Amino acid sequence: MSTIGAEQALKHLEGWTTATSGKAISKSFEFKDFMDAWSFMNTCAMKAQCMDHHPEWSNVYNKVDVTLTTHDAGDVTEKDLELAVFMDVRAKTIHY
Ligand code: H2B
Repeated sequence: MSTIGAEQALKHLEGWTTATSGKAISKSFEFKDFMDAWSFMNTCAMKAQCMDHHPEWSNVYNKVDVTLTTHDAGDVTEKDLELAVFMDVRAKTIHY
């Protein structure tokens, strides 16, 4: 997998920031309620499993905090960018 780094990934994304000293990217998603947040997590979990690439995330009611990095590479790779884009598209279809 090719490492692209956080700065390069952020050029293609909106609302994401660097995390973990530039070795990861993060975003906080906010939804109408818990069911919308859970629906988002469900869809993203399926995508993550298909990709064999898993997010670090936490949920409190209507919020989902996500951090993406590639553990095997110790940096941000194209897989993180692909998952981030997927999450953004999915969140847009749910956002109120
Ligand atoms: N997810 C993430 N985010 N980074 C990885 O390096 C990673 C993963 N590696 N999911 C995968 C699983 C690896 O451990 C398995 C064995 O393919």
